[in-house]
Amino acid sequence: MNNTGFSDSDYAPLLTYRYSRALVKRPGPELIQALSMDDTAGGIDAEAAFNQHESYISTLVSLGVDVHVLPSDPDHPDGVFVEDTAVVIPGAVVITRPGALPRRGETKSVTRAFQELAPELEIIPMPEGSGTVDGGDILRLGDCYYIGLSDRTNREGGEWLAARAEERGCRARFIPVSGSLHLTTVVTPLSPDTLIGTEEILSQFSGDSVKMIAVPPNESAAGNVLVVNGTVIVPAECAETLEMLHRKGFDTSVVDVSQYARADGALTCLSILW
Ligand code: CIR
Repeated sequence: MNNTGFSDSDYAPLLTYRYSRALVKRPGPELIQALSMDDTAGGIDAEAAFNQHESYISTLVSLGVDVHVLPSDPDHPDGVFVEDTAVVIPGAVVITRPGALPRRGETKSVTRAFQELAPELEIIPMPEGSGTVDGGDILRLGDCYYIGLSDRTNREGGEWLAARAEERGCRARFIPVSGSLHLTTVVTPLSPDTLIGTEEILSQFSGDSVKMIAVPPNESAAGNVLVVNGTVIVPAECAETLEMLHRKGFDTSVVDVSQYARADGALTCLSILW
């Protein structure tokens, strides 16, 4: 037990990306109305998106994760991107106040799911007010929560979340995000001490003692990988990155999330893992 009242076992699975549970939400036909920076969501093939989601779930299951699937939510076209609605921290889950107004109602079903599925976690809703956080702006590396300050996550929301992480013995650091929707759109943890991301965003981490691997400039989508129980899930279109990770000795799996990319989504957005 450390002086925050949380035992090492509260941290271990979070620190090493070892998960036993996941929450996902089915996509529905409403996905074509999802928010997208370049107005590309209208071109989503709903059937292909459903099939990609199925493969995503079966990959998590094959890696030993018990996946709970919520039904799609016709009132919330972006509901499939569950990552933005909650952030798991040691001993608790923070229910966010998403930055995009039409997405705020997505948190209801996610809160209910955590009440049912994770009685071991304290549920901490973000207070009403002007602070906003999207889970896609939160990147955990070791005991540090990097919080992207983006169009979705503002300073007030970021500071509130940082305080929740710090009271659980973690550190927090702010990273300015420009040119991408979220921080994790372009950088994610590859292992407990290594980040993978675009050259541009990695330069924001240069003062920190973290290892970094830059993705090839033509594969910026590979800045969003998902590490689950020792395997790095890589987006399908990133063959060069996949090859590079093989050479470095990583176990990998590939999932196609190209339909979700049309609505600015990526691998991590489609689940909350704990
Ligand atoms: C949005 O604009 O909010 C969604 N269309 C995409 C959210 C992607 N989420 C994520 O990267 N965590």
